[in-house]
Amino acid sequence: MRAWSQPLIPSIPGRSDAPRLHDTATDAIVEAKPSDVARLYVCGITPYDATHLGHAATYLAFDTLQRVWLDGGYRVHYAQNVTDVDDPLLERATATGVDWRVLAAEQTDLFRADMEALGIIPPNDFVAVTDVIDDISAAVLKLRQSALAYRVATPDALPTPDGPGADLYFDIRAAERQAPWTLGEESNLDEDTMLALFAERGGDPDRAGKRDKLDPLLWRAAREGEPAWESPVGAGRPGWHIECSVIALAELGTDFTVQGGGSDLIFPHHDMSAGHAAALSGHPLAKVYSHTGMVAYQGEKMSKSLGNLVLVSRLRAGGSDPRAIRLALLAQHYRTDWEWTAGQLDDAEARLAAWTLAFGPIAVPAAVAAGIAQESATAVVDRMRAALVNDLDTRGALAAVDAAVSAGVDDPALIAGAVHALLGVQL
Ligand code: 5CA
Ligand code: ZN
Repeated sequence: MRAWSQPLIPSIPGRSDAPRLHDTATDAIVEAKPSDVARLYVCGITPYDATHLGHAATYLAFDTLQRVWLDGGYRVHYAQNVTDVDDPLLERATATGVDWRVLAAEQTDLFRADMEALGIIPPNDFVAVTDVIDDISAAVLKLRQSALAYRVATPDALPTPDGPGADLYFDIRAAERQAPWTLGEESNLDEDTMLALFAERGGDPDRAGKRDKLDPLLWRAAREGEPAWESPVGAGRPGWHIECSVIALAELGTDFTVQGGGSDLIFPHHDMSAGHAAALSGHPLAKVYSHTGMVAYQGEKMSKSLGNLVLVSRLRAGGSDPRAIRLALLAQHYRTDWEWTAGQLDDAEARLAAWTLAFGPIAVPAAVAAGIAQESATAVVDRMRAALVNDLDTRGALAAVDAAVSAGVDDPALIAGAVHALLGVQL
């Protein structure tokens, strides 16, 4: 489906190296070096309560990664899903008396508007799950034919012409024998932690009839009052993890450069998505698994379930400059958990004003006239690049620009160009 408008990204002299990025699977900093085109998949929103600052911080981290690749001369192919049919969305629609399709469409629109305002590079493929149900059911059928999916008796499922409807689950242990994958190779968690997170994040460890407590749902059979689609695996709708495996494989192929998302997706979502994809394709899903830290507010992770949300759209409606929101988020390291406070936005506004004065369109004559131009702007840009290729150290890049404000530079326009291209802020 339609994404949003591409921001202008100027090209600047020189180029970045390939970025080094933390890989969750190996817990090491590795080079995210594309062979030709950098291929990136980032898990998209479940469209309700969009877009809070946690979402924005996550998409901004992967926007920064793309800016480094682009500055390094690589092309980028970026895919993102929208989970527009899933239990939490349906529950919210029911609780608020809104049709789930209307809720999803409105919230996806709001997300687009927020992403565009923040200057986030849009995905090349922005894929709603409801647009690829046939592909997902075909993938589930393939897993079933490979004996990697099994039926679990589902008394509340609607009957089908072929007999009682049944939910389908992924057989983790069988997949481990057949596919180049083992459970936990991405998350590196022990069984107890897996079980706790699985239960917390949409899994059903105690469901009767499962072969392994951690086997995840692939296909949920149709129930009364729930959305469902006819398919070769029976009427129903997709489980969560399989949607990202199928969309990523379809748009990017296997072994792509980076799979990303927030750290709340490491388990079970990304472990299971990688498992489904390996079972379907015979290959690993991605080379690097990259995860952002969680943004908290008022002492707890900013989350839809807790309701402690700071929405980008509300900040914008209150008059905040989206460039300042962006700078406030860039002032944190993407991998660290951190807590939002309103003061951070004030600091970012002050920084934006200082940078605009020093490097913006009207800055050049004033600074040069005052005779304060000292530093080489090229050296400042080198420092920005060096920070960003070092596991997206945006704080280091911001510090390089701050130092240049104090020192004065010989070419303010070059700094403005670099701030625009690499940090996405047009002064
Ligand atoms: N639709 C699924 C992924 S397939 C989903 O997790 N949707 S979401 O709307 O809950 O989250 C969208 C993205 O924002 C995910 O990458 C998630 O990890 C990230 N995210 C959610 N809450 C936070 C937070 N508080 N801080 C940072 N990132 C967050
Ligand atoms: Zn996902």
